[in-house]
Amino acid sequence: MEVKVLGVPTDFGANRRGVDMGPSAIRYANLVSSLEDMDLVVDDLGDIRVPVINNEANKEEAKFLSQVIDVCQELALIVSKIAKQDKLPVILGGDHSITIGSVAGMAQVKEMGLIWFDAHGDFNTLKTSESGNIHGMPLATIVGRGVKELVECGGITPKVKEKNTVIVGVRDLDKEERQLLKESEVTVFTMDDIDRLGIYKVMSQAIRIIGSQTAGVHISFDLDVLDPLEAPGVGTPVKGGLTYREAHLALEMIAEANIVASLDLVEVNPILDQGNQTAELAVELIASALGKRIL
Ligand code: EXY
Ligand code: MN
Ligand code: MN
Ligand code: MN
Repeated sequence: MEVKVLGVPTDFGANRRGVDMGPSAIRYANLVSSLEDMDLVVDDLGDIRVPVINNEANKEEAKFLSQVIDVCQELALIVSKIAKQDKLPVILGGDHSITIGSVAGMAQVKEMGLIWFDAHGDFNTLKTSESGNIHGMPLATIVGRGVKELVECGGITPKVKEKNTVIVGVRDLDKEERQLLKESEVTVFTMDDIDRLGIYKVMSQAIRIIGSQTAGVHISFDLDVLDPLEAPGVGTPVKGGLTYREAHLALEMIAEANIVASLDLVEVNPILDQGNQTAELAVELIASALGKRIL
């Protein structure tokens, strides 16, 4: 398998708080050499062009909407080219709004499933959002709900069907977002589901739900799904997250199921990190998702 690495150094969706430095921190944690040590062929394409900010976020609409649209359109173009070459895109964020672009690119090439690891639902529309930050909206956007220009980004709407979408690790939902999610066909495994069933059962169900009905699965991994004690360097930390081993087992099981078509790692915030531990963990998790095993 040939892996194409692409950085998306933006924090527009997070209203400018520092996750734009995530790609550099992850590269600094030796991503490329770690994957090459697994005998993968790795080509680092560098970073996507990011528009310069010349305006303050305006409150009426989603914050930095035009910048997020520009980034997602450009990202969709590049990702679809990588997928058409039958290579595996590994996208480094950047805030979680970038996943609108990565999934838009993949959806141009094949019918996709989506496993979304996150403390949050990211299922707000502009109407339900309490912050106006687009990193709280990408999953709703991907399944066809929300700001028209983003829902239609990359030309495919919805980019993934709700019945082929699973969220794992949710523990912080806004009031109206919670309602939207409950009424949707998205499968949600909250942290209390994981407490009760265990990550092995949750992931077995998740893989069964989407593995068979789609041509490939996009794994979107928001580092804040882990407990902040494991991953302190994230933009929006929430207590009571996945342990180090739960995160690795989840991704090892996905790798074993041989369903990964594309992957993004988002919300690494080096400013809030202890040393570079969160970026180093991101590198380890990418390796697990691409097949690294202990023995
Ligand atoms: N639900 C809150 C909002 O919409 O602003 C918090 C969203 C955090 C999103 C991070 C990327 O996961
Ligand atoms: Mn910044
Ligand atoms: Mn997120
Ligand atoms: Mn999150």
